[in-house]
Amino acid sequence: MSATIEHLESWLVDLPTIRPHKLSMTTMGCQTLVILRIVRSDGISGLGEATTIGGLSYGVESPEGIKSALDNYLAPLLVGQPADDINPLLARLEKAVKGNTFAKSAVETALLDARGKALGLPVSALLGGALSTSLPVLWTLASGDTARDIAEGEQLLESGRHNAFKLKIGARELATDLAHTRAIVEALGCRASIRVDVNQAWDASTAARGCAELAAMGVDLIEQPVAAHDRDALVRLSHHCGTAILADEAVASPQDGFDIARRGFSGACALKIAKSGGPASVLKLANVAQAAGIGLYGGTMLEGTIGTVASLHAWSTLPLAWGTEMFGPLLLKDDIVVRPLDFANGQVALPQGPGLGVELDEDKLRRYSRASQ
Ligand code: MUC
Ligand code: MG
Repeated sequence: MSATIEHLESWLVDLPTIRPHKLSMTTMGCQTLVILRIVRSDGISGLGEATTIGGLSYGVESPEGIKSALDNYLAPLLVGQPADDINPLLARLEKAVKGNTFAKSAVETALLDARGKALGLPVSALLGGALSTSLPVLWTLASGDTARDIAEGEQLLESGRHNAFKLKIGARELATDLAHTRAIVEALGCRASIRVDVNQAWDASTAARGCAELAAMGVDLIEQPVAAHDRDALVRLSHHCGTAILADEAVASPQDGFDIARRGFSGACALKIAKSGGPASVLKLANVAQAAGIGLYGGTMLEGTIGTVASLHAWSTLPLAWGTEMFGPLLLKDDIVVRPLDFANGQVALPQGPGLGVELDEDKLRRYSRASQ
């Protein structure tokens, strides 16, 4: 008899960061992971994670809202259903629940993890097979202090862990952000690829000036300089700014990808499982972007190891023109899995075991779980 879904459990897990992480919309000192476990009637269970940045300051789903959507809306639609039929299960959720792609991503991940364990196959195999067993991974320099960022970059280059850095700008005056970026490019730029993420902070005319200067100083990639809704400005910048533009908040669904392609966007696209509803669903956006000649980049919502690994399985099946930023676990002071990921030589290794290939540390899960949930 085929397995059914018996029950779902979810936790809010608060983990401190190793240092303040400053973005244009918030400064993080702690990351909240929403962890999901789906338990099947055959005893197999699957893990998923839905993680956002800064409560409601980055996206429209908060950790508490995600947990509520999982417990009160998605779980009742799943319990008692055949566990292996992932497409019918996702269609059932899609029909009954609008949006909530972060929560759906956790469910899709947990279903794939469990299915992979049942078949003895890694999630990447369920998604068509990995092109590579390790992926390039950059680090974000975002302490908010230029000298500290340079020292951090120096130390990471020295250890060989990373050879590409992303800077978070947009919170300060344009001139201050440009001076900060120039100092880092001058210090590290001949040994590392330097990119910036503006997280939507600039209007179109500030972006035109800012991007021209960033291109001239040798920044390799400029991420989401304008508001997510201003797709025309993003397309214009991709034609005129002189360095590659990366669309992040502007693209989540395959329809978003189709729309920016139709408008003539000539940059790259940051894929994130949380924006698109999971490691299988995100491939639909990737396929549209790829067909339109838009470069692919493996993006993070600064997830812990479970969400990071779920993303890596998806990214491993794609030709990534710009590598990945799947460093989330390294920003956290502790991990809730038994064996953390292996980061070295600018790469992260894709776990090879069945499902996601990661095991939850139940003691750590309990230690960091929010008491009143
Ligand atoms: C974002 O907007 O890309 C990714 C890396 C990082 O430092 O922040 C995230 C969010
Ligand atoms: Mg971004």
